[in-house]
Amino acid sequence: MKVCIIGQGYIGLPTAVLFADNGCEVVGVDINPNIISSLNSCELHIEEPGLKEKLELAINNKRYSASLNPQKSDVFIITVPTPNNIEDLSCDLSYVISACKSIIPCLEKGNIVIIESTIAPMSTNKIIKPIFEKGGFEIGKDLYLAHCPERVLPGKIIEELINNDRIVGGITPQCSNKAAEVYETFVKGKIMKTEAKTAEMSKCMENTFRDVNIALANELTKICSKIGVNTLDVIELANKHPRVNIHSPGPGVGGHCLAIDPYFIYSLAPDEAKMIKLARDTNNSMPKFVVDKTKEILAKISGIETIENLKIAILGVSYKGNTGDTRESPALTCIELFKKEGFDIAIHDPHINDENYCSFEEAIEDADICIVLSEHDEFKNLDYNLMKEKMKSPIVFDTKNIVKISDKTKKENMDIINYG
Ligand code: SAJ
Repeated sequence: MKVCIIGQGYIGLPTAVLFADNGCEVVGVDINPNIISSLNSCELHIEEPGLKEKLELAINNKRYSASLNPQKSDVFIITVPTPNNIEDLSCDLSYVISACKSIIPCLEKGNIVIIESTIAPMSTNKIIKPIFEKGGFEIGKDLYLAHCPERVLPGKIIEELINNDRIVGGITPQCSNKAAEVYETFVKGKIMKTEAKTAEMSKCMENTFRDVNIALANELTKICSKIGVNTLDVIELANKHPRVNIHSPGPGVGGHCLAIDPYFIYSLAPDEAKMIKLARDTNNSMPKFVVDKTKEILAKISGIETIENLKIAILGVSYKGNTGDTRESPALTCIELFKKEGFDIAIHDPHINDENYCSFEEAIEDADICIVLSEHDEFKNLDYNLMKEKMKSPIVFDTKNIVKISDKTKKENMDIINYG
């Protein structure tokens, strides 16, 4: 089977190497020439465990090549981004539409086209299907079209692509059957067949469920902070109930999924999707909460009332621990807000190469407070001796609750503050 995958990002590339790993001939297509040349020389543009080894193997076995142009294949899979439209936050399908148009000259009767990008409910039927019909294909007869949303967690993509259950939403039952056969190549999870619109809504709702639950945890933090209750103790105890699972509070919600997809539902039914919108607003308000809380900590512990000449060391910018992915990261908003307030900012992120960022040692030098905004492993055990030596005052504000606090640390007079 020959598979052509349009979009070689976080989903398209791992999917491509897994098809190659399972005997398929794969061409990975992207509009970015730098990505194509680096992939063909076996260099990754994203950080993902296990991916490099699989890409090397696929290239050495001549089963994978990257290209700027699609080629004739049996199966076409579209994995391009779907951002929000600026005006109404609805789903911007422009990349999906141009990817679909780009494959039309390569399509032949009997081909299968799968949309994996997250799209608003009804998009496959109302917008994508007509593109192929205009191209001269009858869907379900000479071209099989399905929406099969990706559902994998960055950091665990390879493992989850193989083991997660998969939703396959065809335009017709025959489209679902054909798309299901494609995933049987490497998926060990259940392959669940449904209609395209049900698949679209299920995917959008999975991410919305998580976003709403995180918002509840973030709201709890704000309430607890106001009335003086330890949020983390509350979560630990409440979660001992067999049917309660309060999520983790943090500096906000980032990534290309949770911060975007709930708006796809909201924009279709704004009068009904009240909770969904409120959750988005709550999560978007967290960077401001981090800034206010930082000022409160500085006033309480260091007795500082004015921001002049205050230095903050930011630890972590990526939206997710142990990756360099900064898409929609709330840390970026926190940094902007701190700068606007007049703080002097030094940023350290061991997973990001950015000339404006600095080493841990430089970041903490003369800092009045250190703020952890990403849950990188490197931040679990901080060098407190160095911090006490270098920082103006040894205070850590840990918004991700990952910094380990031992009795020794407490004795050493480090102030580690979390949402507790
Ligand atoms: N976060 C919290 N508290 C939590 C959990 C997460 O503040 O309790 C924050 C994270 O710090 C991060 C953001 O939420 O900033 C999103 O991270 P995530 O780990 O929840 O998820 P993503 O965006 O990396 O991946 C999600 C996943 N969806 C679900 O878990 C329902 C993944 O399975 C999807 O495939 C992916 O979106 C996607 O591509 O849609």
